[in-house]
Amino acid sequence: MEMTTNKQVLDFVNGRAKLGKAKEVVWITGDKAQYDALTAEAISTGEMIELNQELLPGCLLHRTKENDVARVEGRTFICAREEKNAGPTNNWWNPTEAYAKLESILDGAYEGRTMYVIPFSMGPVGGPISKIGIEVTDSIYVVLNMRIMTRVGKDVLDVLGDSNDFVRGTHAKCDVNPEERYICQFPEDNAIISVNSAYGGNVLLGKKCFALRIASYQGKNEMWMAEHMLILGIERPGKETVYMAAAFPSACGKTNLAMLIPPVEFQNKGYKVYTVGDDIAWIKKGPDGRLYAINPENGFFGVAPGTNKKSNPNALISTMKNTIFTNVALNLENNTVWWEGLDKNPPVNAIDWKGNPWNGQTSTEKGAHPNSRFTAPAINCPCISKEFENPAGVPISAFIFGGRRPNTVPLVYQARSWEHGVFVGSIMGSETTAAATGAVGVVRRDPMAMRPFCGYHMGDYFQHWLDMGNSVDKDKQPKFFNVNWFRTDAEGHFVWPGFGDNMRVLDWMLKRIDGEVEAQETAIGYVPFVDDINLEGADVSKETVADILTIDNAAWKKEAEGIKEFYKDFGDRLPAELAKQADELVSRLDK
Ligand code: OXD
Ligand code: MN
Repeated sequence: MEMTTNKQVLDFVNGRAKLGKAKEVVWITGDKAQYDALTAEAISTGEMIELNQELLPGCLLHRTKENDVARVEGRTFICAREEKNAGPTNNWWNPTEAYAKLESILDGAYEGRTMYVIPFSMGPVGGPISKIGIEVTDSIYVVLNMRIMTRVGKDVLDVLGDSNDFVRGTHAKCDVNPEERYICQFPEDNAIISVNSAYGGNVLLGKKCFALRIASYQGKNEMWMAEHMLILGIERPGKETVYMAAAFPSACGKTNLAMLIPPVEFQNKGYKVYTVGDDIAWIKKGPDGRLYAINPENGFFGVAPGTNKKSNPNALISTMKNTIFTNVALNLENNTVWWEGLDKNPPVNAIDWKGNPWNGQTSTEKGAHPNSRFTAPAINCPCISKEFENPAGVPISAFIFGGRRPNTVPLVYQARSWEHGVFVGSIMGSETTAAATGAVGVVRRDPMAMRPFCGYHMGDYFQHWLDMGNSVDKDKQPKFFNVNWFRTDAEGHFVWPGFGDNMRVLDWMLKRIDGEVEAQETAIGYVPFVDDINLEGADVSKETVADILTIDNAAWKKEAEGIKEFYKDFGDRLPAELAKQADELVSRLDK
């Protein structure tokens, strides 16, 4: 049964059903009974495995094809009308050609199958920062995951009314053929088409495709921002909770930072960290002139391996009910799940992520895929912020950028101004490690952690950041900080303990925001006096911390050359302000 009279929605849905030759069309209502029936169907076909309902109530396991386990940047396209508007960091595909090819793939793709229509809201339904999408798909896995990751159901269509302001998302599993896999964004059309994949990051179209690639473009045109940022709140006794948004490239511990548990010394003083979001922030100027952020998502699509009671107990607890696991090992001893790094006791009698019998005590193969995931409802998180559902968002006091840099970049520094902060974000990057293919020890620049997710020319994106700063009064602008948890010693060991101890660095930021401490002015920005970092109870010496707070001017001169080289990619779309910031860095280093 159709759930709306909105002609644009009906045209889109009917057009897709016709092209795909769907056997039937099912609208997802948001009712539990419908989800229960779909879950039962997916269990009966083997698409989902029901886990131990006493230990893991409402939890399911799904395995993808071996060739379909991660986002595929090489097959992800920004189909802007003009190539120059996709910019140097994106793959571009002419939209006329892209539509022709994709429609030929979609032709008959739903034959003999059901097409599900998922009306979803990114952000609380009807909120001032929220946006609506409709995803059509032939996958129950997608329906059940979208239910966790977004707000789904009829109320979304009621809010949409007759408006055409919705994103059209089309997904078809097809044969999961990697040669014909395409993840295409059409920013000028508010449209996404994803074919030949059934892996979360490629098919849960609300997440990277909409909430970052399409939304970043919408944000540029509508004067707001869609960022690859976690949002956290820090409570201290006698003070208002302070909210910060932080951008890190994938696999730098965003979920861990978002759910940080402060060291006991801080807990005893009353410090608490609350999670608003772990991956994406939508940011808009509020009525009081400050910037407010919402987490447009409704759940966490987290990496399972390495998640354990010590590294992130809050994430682990979040996965204990109503969670979908993808590509982890199945522990046959009690019909639960296991992954590398969960504990030191892998099951003997298990099935690995590929579906083969697996003995965790003797096998040299991994039980879970390194990119195996949990899709967990945000409300399961013990430290979820009470503001999580606030449609107006939380006021942001600081932006944090960071990456994996074994040297050069100090543990933390503060930018000199909004413009300098944008520069600091634009030069973010991680050094390549032996884990990835290609040269080791090369800095891969990933501006604001948006390189794979910016839906338009990155030079224009930098300008948008500068414009957003100009739209906010100076005294209301968030401060900018850069962190590096990943400094190593001569043997390659991490010197900073990380995890909960990162609270010590956040605490310094709070003191800077409140104007409680001075800092050393260096060529790269403001660096803490080591005595201002509370190391009470820390397993790291003051000398070590002083060492990773030292600025090596020679190394930074080399860094500056790398930055200028990187900036060349943007040609005349690089804002003059950023070129000026790079020059000023060099002249400060020369002083
Ligand atoms: C993610 C990513 O899955 O950034 O969040 O890759
Ligand atoms: Mn991410």
